[in-house]
Amino acid sequence: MRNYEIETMPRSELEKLQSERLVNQVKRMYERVECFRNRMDEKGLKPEDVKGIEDLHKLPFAYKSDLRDYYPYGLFAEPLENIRRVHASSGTTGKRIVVGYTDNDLDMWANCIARMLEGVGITKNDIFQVSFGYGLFTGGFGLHAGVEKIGATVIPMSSGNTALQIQTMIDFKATAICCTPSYAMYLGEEIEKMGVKDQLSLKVGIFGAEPWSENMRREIEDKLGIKAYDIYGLSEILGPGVSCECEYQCGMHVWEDHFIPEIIDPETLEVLPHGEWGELVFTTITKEGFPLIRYRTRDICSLNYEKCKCGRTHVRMRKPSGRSDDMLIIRGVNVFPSQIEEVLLSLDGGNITPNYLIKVDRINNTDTFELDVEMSESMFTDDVKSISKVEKEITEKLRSALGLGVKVHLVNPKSIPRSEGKAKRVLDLRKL
Ligand code: DLL
Repeated sequence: MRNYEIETMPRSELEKLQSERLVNQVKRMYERVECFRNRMDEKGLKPEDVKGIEDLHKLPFAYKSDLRDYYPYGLFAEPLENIRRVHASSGTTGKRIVVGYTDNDLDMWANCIARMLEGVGITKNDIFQVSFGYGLFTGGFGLHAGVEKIGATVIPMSSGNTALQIQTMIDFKATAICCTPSYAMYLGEEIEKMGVKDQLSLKVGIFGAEPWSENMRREIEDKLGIKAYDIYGLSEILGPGVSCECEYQCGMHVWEDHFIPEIIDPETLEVLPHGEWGELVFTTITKEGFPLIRYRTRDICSLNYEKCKCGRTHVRMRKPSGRSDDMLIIRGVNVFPSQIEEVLLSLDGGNITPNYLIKVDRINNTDTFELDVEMSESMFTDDVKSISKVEKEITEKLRSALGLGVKVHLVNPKSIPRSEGKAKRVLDLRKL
């Protein structure tokens, strides 16, 4: 175990540590983060009212929309000269959400990932292919730093270019890989087609950033000849490594010396008893650059406080079973229907109605993403050339807004079924 004392700390001691850290974090944020201070004041709360984790439930929630409202740096708790790196992810509108890390935050992040890697048997003798995207997405750089911390050799491959990925893992003798589970399936299929499975040196795979099932795990393990582990995280809280599986694969340990999880009822906002399913909420108790208190992740989850067979005492979260908002994860990219609506409404001429239907499916283990967009009566034409010109324009705008390819179909006026209640914008046919 990388950090035996912390990872196996008895719950009473862990809670004492969390309490001390929470009290400091609340005080620090009250002084430095306007949004948090205002919310505390609205509730009539002062930092002195928080004496420990028993008071956590009194504190105000934080929301994804806060990151939009205070874009780009308004929620940072350190001056920019102390922010060493930023990452970003999709917001609910065209504006991305931005997060920042101090040197200590980056070190803590690498340590959280290194704990997992050590837990699943990665050592300095491993050759680790990082096939998560490098860039504003937290996956690539996040895993990279953890692998370096362990002392293994990193292949900073990034995502895409499947033929080169496979050639590299064969030639460089990669023993471990990380990427999204859907990409792992795709790699596995290509490897099968090429008949090169026996040339691989892979033993371990670490997958996350999107939901995946036990069936998918078995298929990936079979196709790549590896043991596959789940890793969870979100940009707002850290990126990958908020929680990870250990060798027993019975839930993901949340690193509770840094993050306090709660499960709430998304309607009543009450904290639910241990073991119940509800919305996952996180409080960061050590982060300096971009701390958050009671951040509503929108992931639907449950927590298991029983001690794990591995000896770690840190709570295990089950695989998230869905979301309490309308965010979709398509090929590992977070997509909100409102981002699509914003692009459609921004198109010249105003001839596109905001009536659309997003169709997502999984074919040959790859997510497909199509969009039906209704033409207005005034632009209605059956001239194929002009239709395909508009389709191309929408495709390009969406690609630049979402960073994702989408097949756009213009459809006849009033052909998308109207709903009597909430508009149904998404048809998600994926079976995990
Ligand atoms: O996906 C961070 C990450 C990178 C995690 C690499 C794991 C590996 P975001 O782009 O901000 O960050 O998306 C966060 O993705 O709220 C979940 O809905 C979903 N998600 C992440 N990991 C898992 C997982 C990264 N293992 C959002 N299982 C989260 C299910 C996951 N859903």
